[in-house]
Amino acid sequence: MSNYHIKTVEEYHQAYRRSVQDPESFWGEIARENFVWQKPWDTVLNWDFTKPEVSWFEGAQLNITENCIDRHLPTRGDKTAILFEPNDPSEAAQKITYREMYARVCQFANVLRDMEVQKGDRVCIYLPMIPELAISVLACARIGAIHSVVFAGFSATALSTRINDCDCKMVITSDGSFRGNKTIDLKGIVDEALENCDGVEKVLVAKRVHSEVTMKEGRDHWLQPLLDVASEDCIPEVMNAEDPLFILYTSGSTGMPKGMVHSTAGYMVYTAYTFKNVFQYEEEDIYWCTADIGWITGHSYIVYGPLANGATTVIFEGVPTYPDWGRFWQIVEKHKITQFYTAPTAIRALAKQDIGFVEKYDLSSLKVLGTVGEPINEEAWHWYDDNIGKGNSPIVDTWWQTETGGIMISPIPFVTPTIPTFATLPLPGIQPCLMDESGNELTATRASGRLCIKFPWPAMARTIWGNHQRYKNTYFSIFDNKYFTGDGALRDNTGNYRITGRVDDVIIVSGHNLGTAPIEDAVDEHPAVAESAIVGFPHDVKGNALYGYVILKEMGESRDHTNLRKEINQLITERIGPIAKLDKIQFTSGLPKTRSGKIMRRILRKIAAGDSENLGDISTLLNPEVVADIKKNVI
Ligand code: 7RM
Repeated sequence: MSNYHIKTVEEYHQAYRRSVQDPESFWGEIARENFVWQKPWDTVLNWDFTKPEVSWFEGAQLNITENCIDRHLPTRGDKTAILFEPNDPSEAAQKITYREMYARVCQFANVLRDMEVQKGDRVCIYLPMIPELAISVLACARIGAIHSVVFAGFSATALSTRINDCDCKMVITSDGSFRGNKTIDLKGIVDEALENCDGVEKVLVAKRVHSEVTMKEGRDHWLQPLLDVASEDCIPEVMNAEDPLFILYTSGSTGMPKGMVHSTAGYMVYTAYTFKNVFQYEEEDIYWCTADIGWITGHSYIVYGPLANGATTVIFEGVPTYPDWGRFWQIVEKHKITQFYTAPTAIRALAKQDIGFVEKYDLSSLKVLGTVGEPINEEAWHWYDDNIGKGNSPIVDTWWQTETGGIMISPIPFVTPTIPTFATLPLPGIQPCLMDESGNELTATRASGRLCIKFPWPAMARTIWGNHQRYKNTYFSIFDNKYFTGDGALRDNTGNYRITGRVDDVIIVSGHNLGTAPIEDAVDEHPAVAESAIVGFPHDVKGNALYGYVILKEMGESRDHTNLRKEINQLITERIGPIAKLDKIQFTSGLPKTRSGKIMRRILRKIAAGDSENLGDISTLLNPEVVADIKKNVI
């Protein structure tokens, strides 16, 4: 019997052992028994990390949309596939059944074919969180076009860079988008971007905000009239297992964003398997991931993973603050959400608000809570556990990356234990290891080092679009024959992993390696502190010293900041030791964040080092205005 759904801790250990001892039979069985294939594979896995080359299910043929839609029709035709919750709470939610998804995806796919989009062509999708976003992603997959979704908060410059890098011939967008009480002119941004993109032949425009937009003759087409006359059936393109499914850009610490390429079969098998287990999804559940489909979290755990399991997945168009800070909890109550998956940055922001925003709503439908994107600090973990889960919804702290395609290290709720701030155990098929700086594997169970993965897993990215050498250099050249994650981690004496953050966040102070995350945890424990970020700056004696940027819950003028600085350093001394005390503490109203909620430490590092004139590109920040404020008040 296949290990597809893990229900007990014994099953977890058994599945894990098998996945290591005989990965091909482990994944072969899961793939064979839980998906539909047009042709079976010849070999489950071929790999060579020195090239690097990895292929899963070589020789197999399939279409991922048949697995996400068609095969559910006999049993789940009337089940809601997508539950759309609009920005405006007074606008009705929409339930799109699997049968309706089939028709809408087929119609959209036929429109793409009519516009001469062919297998292997790249299509850029720049849409807000509306059903058309998921539908256009699936329509591309239906005809074998490679989608490249660009988060619709990115600027025209960021958009044109991404369109040109992979040579998209089409852009799918909308007239505009709603976000809270704002309307954003998406079509205007696309027009500006396309001034620098000669390869784009066609633009399809969905209507969402009904604003006036300019349509370029011959290039731009309204989507709806084309859909209205398209057939509701569309024969899926036959895809080889290793054909690229999508490109998704992720920004590195330097240089051009990297277009991570994910392939079809392995990605499908792995995202479906991990979705089922990490969220313990059951047939009647209503699952909600608050990420945007513009990020990998949305690709894998709003669209592909849930739909491959025949799940009901929520698409929320709005923001957590509109019409007020109770919106998330209002939605949980309204749709009786069973699994809720969000980011630490959102949890911290929500935890800062009056608890009345939470208490107003019935959250008793919740069974599993999830977090992803950053290390979650202890205080935020407990707030989430106590106030949202009421102590009886396990928190899955899921560690993974755009590059890994799916969740790698995570508890399995009700099966393996959760530990605050720990992502805990590797999922079946994942072989993590810790390395020291000289490239030796740390073999003691209790250890702390750089996190690598020793063995391929089905959803790993296969290359960087147009730059395989960079893929090799970035991920496979630091440590021999291993995938390097860029993260640091510690492993406790029972094999649980705690991700401490990017290794470039490790600061060496007087010869001591200090990770920023545990120090931030200590600072955040202070009752007056809402959030903090710590960076190093050059110091004559210590080599580096620590600089803390601290957001207070109330930024009142009257607070005695001298005392507060002492109290914060006292806490650090107690929790970590005097070596980790902060030389400088700057109180600030905000921290520069990426659109997906990660603190941009690169900018904070430069400001702390007194190099605030050369901050590089800050246009993709969520809140570029805080940068000026931080620069002004630098210590
Ligand atoms: C899914 C996603 C990847 C980076 C990764 C880590 C950090 C993600 C966790 C985490 C600690 C977690 N993809 N990260 N999840 N750190 N605990 N549970 O976020 O490509 O955008 O980012 O995010 O540093 O390398 S991503």
